[in-house]
Amino acid sequence: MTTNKTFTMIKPDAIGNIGAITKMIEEAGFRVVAMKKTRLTPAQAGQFYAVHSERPFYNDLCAYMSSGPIVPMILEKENAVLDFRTLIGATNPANAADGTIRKIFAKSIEANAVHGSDSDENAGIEGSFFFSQLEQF
Ligand code: IDP
Ligand code: MG
Repeated sequence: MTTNKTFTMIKPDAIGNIGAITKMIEEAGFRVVAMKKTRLTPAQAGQFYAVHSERPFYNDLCAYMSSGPIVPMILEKENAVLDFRTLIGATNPANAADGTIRKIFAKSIEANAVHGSDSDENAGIEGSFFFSQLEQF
């Protein structure tokens, strides 16, 4: 079963392109349910990416993700998780398809412009990391 929500955040490298990225997201048919500009401490970045704690890039990733502002969002659309992964493209922008958000805006495999949840379960967990129920409408 697929739910209709996913979670994204614009990462520090793409913070100068909030408008352009949000426009692409809306034009692809996603509705913005919740959105804010905020920052992560290194500890919060570590918590958000805890699933990657054994990976060699984990410490760099946490430092990068706490290096500047981010824009987390909850998005709604039919088949949201999979359709959003298609819209953003591959993790490494060098491998991302033309026209995808990462192809257009990402700087590197680490500074890759946007996050996208990989499952319905994680979309719920990640959305709750940033937003209370009362902020979702
Ligand atoms: P995803 O964001 O496409 O789901 P994941 O494998 O879940 O990719 O990795 C989480 C994030 O960690 C990536 O978006 C990227 O910022 C970073 N990352 C992934 N692989 C590498 C790597 O090989 N080197 C540096 N950073 C990486
Ligand atoms: Mg992932």
